[in-house]
Amino acid sequence: MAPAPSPTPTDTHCPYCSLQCGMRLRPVVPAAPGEPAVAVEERPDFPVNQGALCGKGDNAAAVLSAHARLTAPLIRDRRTGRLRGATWPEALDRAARGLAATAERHGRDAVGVFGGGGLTNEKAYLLGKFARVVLRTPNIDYNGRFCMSSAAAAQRRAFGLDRGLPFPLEDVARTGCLVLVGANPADTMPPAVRHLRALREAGGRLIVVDPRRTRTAELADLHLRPRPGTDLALALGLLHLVIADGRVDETFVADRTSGYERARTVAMAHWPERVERITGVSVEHMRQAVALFCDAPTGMVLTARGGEQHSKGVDTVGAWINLCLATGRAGRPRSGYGCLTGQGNGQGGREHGQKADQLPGYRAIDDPAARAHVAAVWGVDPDDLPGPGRSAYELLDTAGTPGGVRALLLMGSNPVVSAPHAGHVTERLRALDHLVVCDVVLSETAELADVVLPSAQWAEEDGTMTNLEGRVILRRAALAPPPGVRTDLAVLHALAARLGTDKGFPEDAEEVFDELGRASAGGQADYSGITYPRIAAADGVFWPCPATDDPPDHPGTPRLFLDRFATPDGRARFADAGHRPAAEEPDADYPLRLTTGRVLAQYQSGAQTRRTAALHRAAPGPFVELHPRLAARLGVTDGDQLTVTSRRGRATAPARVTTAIRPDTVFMPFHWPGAGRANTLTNPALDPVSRMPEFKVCAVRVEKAAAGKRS
Ligand SMILES: Nc1nc2c(c(=O)[nH]1)N[C@H]1C(S)=C(S)[C@@H](COP(=O)(O)OP(=O)(O)OC[C@H]3O[C@@H](n4cnc5c(=O)[nH]c(N)nc54)[C@H](O)[C@@H]3O)O[C@H]1N2
Ligand SMILES: Nc1nc2c(c(=O)[nH]1)N[C@H]1C(S)=C(S)[C@@H](COP(=O)(O)OP(=O)(O)OC[C@H]3O[C@@H](n4cnc5c(=O)[nH]c(N)nc54)[C@H](O)[C@@H]3O)O[C@H]1N2
Ligand code: SF4
Ligand SMILES: [Mo]
Repeated sequence: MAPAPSPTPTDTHCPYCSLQCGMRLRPVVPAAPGEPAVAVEERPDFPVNQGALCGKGDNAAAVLSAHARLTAPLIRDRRTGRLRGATWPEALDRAARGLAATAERHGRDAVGVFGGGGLTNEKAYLLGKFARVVLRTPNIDYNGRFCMSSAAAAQRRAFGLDRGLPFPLEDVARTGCLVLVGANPADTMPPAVRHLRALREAGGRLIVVDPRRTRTAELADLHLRPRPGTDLALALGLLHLVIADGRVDETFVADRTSGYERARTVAMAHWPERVERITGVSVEHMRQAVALFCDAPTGMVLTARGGEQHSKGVDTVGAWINLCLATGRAGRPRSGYGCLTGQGNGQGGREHGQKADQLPGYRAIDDPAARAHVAAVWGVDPDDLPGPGRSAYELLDTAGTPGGVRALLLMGSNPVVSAPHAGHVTERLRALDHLVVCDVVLSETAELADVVLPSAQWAEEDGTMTNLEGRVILRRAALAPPPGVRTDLAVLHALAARLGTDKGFPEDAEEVFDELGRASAGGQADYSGITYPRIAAADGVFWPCPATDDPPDHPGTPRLFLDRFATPDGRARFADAGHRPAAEEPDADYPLRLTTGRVLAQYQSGAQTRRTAALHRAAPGPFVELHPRLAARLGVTDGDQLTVTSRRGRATAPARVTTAIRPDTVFMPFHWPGAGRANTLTNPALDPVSRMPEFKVCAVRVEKAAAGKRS
């Protein structure tokens, strides 16, 4: 059962992004029936945000309102074909029967699970266990595949381990030169900007790599504006200049890395003029970047989705890591490569088993020792654990087809809005025999479900999250969920019981966490030394944190790689890929590049933030950013309705004319469903290693929408 509400303020964390800003929830008398009984307040003691919150965090309590959310289960009426209210036993029976029926008819692999990086560690862990132990299907994956999977794969290749940042975020303020690649924290992680300002005040330099002049780029000493999809060439061009200028840290390369010779050969083939032609970044700007980076005593490169969401995302991140390795900006204090993970628990969500190829503790599902360890904790035969399953897009792409999944349990994602080629994905979801969605609101994906189960929210349940620094933090229940709502853990417990497994699916989050600790013990992401009281007593605990007797409490690991990298020989590995074009380049029919991303006031598919009045007012709908020169060529003025067409579909949204974007590129945020849905257009071409879709570049045609044809 959910814990009783606390009469005093509760220190907890924001429901949204990977900063997991600390906040305090103060009990209040609800403004009206159904309104939340808590108000968000500052919590200055948490070091990541030091009290600051963005508008999403400030307004987070709005979605607790009964008017915004689901308060009772829904099932699809077989007669009318519409969703209607149902009791919990009725809805759970229907959900479980559908999953079991599909497994019986089409085999266990025909039942799939789709999770989310916003789920707590406990939920992610139990969802993975549910898939492997109850459903016994290999087909579980999650929306983190759309998020930082390319950076994760590149970090594992280079360092033998991936943790978003290998150091606390505060370290950013103390480096000499910071390069932000495809990251716009001024809009996506606003409180982090204080660390960028502190960096500048301490004399550090900031380089931003982004095709758009964002609010983040405006803070920079140098802004490089590559064409979308050309960062790999840019990073290689910078390495070329580092080598040509004799600025390689030969001692570091010799002592702590492997594979340099091959990387050097590849970089030498990317001479500056060639890179200028590919990227549109001038040789002069590249030289300036190399001078800023190499003149500073220390340096960091942080990538986010702009550099990663490409069909060559892994190689691109690898090339940025190469730049760090060649200059000795890694594995040393105040230096290193990091990825700004995105979702609240994008990090922990992939460490504990909702990723198709992983078991808890960041173990590989095809490693016999890993299987044996986890199977022992779960009390099952290792041979009964399924192997690796399909990646997120592949799972959705084949849904409802012979050989694909035909029943799906979806928890914590809204792919109708957020998946690439979303029109096709919506069709696939409609083709399922059975769709069960657990959500806090009636999302566009929940609208397609056969059964919708209303979930409790962040402020109504306990649970841990692992933020972008690898810091495990604790969310605390501040109030009870509404009567018709259950926790996701309670749902998994009930479904497991109905499917014949009545042990091993506790509803109590702390109990799940303790089991997760045991399952992760000895793995890379070892949480076994972390307990709820230990997290509560500190500002979180950084993994790895093994259970040890000596010292009795392992302090956790805020900084990684200072002595050695996590590869078998302790050396970081250079990557060796050369430039290649995007999966879809502009041509006569589709002459422009479309890139996509975020705005300050909306979060992801917008399921929660579109239902928040203040945020809706701040960012009420989609738009297409385009340069005045392009606008003039198209005969378009600000606010005109535009049609954007790609090989996959057509979207309509008003023009936003701005010099902040390259004339050969247009930008759309992806937070809205309907006619302005950016993902109607995006290309599902996948990175061959990470299976990350190419959200950040596809070819489009832009036209002024014919009057009266506003679809
Ligand atoms: N307000 C808000 N904040 C959020 C979220 C949200 O939805 N809204 N989501 C959270 C999540 S899950 C994530 S993953 C993070 C994402 O955080 P970010 O990665 O910062 O966000 P994006 O807007 O997706 O992309 C960042 C930048 O990449 C640029 N870009 C586009 N194409 C390219 C390219 O080819 N190369 C380069 N170098 N840059 C390119 C875009 O212009 C954009 O400014 O934000 C988190 N925080
Ligand atoms: N074009 C384009 N598309 C993109 C991106 C891009 O940059 N461009 N970025 C991609 C990235 S980085 C990401 S992370 C994805 C994210 O896209 P989605 O996976 O759609 O993420 P959300 O919108 O956060 O969806 C989370 C859903 O879970 C619900 N929810 C929240 N908390 C809980 C909970 O505790 N339990 C349950 N059961 N439900 C909960 C919310 O109400 C919401 O409906 O979008 C991707 N799509
Ligand atoms: S930056 Fe992220 S964690 Fe912090 S308040 Fe905003 S959405 Fe919440
Ligand atoms: Mo993300």
